[in-house]
Amino acid sequence: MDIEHIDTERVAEENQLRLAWHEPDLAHALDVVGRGGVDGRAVIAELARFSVAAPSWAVGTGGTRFGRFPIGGEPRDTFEKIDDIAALNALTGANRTVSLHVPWDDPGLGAGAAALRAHADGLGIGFDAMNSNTFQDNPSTTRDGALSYKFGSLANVDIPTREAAIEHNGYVIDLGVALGSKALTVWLADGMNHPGQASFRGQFERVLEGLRAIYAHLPDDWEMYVEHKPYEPAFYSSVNNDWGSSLLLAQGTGDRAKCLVDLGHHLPNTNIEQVVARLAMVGRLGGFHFNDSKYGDDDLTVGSITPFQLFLIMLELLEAGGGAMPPLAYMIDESHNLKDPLEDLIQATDAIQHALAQALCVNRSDLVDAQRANDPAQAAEVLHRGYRTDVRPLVAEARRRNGAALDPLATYRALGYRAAKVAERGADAVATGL
Ligand code: LRH
Ligand code: MN
Repeated sequence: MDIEHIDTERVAEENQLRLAWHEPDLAHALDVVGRGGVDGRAVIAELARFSVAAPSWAVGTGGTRFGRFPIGGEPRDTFEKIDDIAALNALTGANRTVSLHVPWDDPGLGAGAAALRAHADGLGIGFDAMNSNTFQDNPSTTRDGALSYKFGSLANVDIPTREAAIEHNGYVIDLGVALGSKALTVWLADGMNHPGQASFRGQFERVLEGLRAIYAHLPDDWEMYVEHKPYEPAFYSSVNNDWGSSLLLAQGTGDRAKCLVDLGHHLPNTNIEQVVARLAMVGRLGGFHFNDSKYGDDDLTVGSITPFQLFLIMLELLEAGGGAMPPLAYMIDESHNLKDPLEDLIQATDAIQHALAQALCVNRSDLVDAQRANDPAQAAEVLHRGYRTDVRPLVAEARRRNGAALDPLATYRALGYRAAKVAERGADAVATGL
């Protein structure tokens, strides 16, 4: 029987079917981890504490310029997106917030925002960092089409265009305040396609001036994240192209301006875990957009291409947090071109939980000893002991403790959620987003 809402009761029933092997697996995993000098129960507790926001723009199918293949039963508005994210969270126990993208998800100030907040509250979903959008010409952000972001937004030589971009970000902050969010993410498509098209310095200074104007609108208990990206849609230069530019922008904007690291926004062979270590070291690491990629900003399932890099990034985060995950804005940013979006988000969250569990299974004092002894072979042994630990029972147990599923994807399929949504919303329902 296909169900419209996934509740803890149905999940517990599905868990009951799996307990017979989960408990011995868990006992064994705790024993193996314990022999490595790591407290497995502390690992489970830290896993259960962790949560990563789901992107409102990726609850439907994504596409490329070559095509998009809707899956059916997609959320038709932001309320239905929250329903799907609540279903996701009921299965993973680790997607307790949503990151909204405006204007793709704009309930409007006043009654609209209040209604959406009440709906999300009722489903136990909070609002994470808000995302503005000055990379497309939407009537609500371009003074009803009176201007365009074709040649940039904050970097544009045209003052009214820059002002409209600043105003839009101000509106997104006001909306976030009404929804209970505490942060704004600013990703800019601004840059050049052709050498000489604009001044590197001029574009940078205009962006910095714009970010400062947006920051002036930021409530005192909010943070602002600037997100760097080397290219696309600008194919010669992006204004905020790498962690260096991003750090300069954050430091030039204000104390609560920080850098957001989207894993797909780095040129091939970039040492992203070192970028994370640097930004954390200077207190300017604000958050993440987790995904994976083989070539460019492919927005593929987290941990599906470079799982060891994800593990090393988790190690740097635990280093920055003194053995626990630091309080940053953790979010997923993917585009689901082939898989059911909810199945992809389940697997993405699972991959993040696994990488965190493996990193928590690294004996940190053994690692420091090996580093102090200039013993790279021993250091590698210590890392691999954590990375090669079968942490699946620990992750499953953390989910179970959060009232979620031991096996979220199998449970999702067993409950027939997608079929129920196709019946409810229609086979041709398509969500807003990328
Ligand atoms: C840009 C980006 C940014 C979002 C968008 C949906 O590539 O990563 O974070 O605004 O994707
Ligand atoms: Mn991103």
